[in-house]
Amino acid sequence: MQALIMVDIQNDFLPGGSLAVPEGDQIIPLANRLQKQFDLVVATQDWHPATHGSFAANQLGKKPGEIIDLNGLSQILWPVHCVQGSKGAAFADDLDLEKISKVFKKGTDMNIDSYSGFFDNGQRKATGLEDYLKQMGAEQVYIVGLATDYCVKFTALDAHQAGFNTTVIKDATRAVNLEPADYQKALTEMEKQGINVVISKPILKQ
Ligand code: VGL
Ligand code: ZN
Repeated sequence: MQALIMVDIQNDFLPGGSLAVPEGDQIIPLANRLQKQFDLVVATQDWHPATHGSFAANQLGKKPGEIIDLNGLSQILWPVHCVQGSKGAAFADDLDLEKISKVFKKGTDMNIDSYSGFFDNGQRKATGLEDYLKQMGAEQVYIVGLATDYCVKFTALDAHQAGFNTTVIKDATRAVNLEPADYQKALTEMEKQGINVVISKPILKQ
């Protein structure tokens, strides 16, 4: 069975949002069309407390883009984003939500960030996504969403690690691109690890 994972398609990651991903809004019509091709659709939601350690505003004298040690892990600092219950944390207004069978929230512990939809960045706590997909009988997972170079990449790597046949639909993702090459670098790294990287067109024709 094939499942679609929609990663972090939330207002703060769209143009105008606090951690805007360039062209992030352009994936939404595609994500909506792709949902119709899958038996099972799940979504992840970046869901931080206002006190989250990944926010530059919570680290004295630090600015977004700087790197710190956060409880033993290297952490890029971000603008305040996806604060629990805020409009910025809500799913994009134009994203169809009816087919989503379960939402997996991540980044809820202020002491550790969580790029992957499966585990926090220390691989300590699971969100339940792996067990859920396995219970539902998913063998192949397809991944779309934001951002290619962070949460999509780490979600795909963990899906592959968990034994799913994993495919990233690249035109249904966009990257933060702190460096302009980060989108392509992320795709190449995923392919090297055994993840399939494809375009949406043939999937939409099925
Ligand atoms: C993300 C940075 C911080 C993402 C989330 O969804 O890719 N990136 N939090
Ligand atoms: Zn975040």
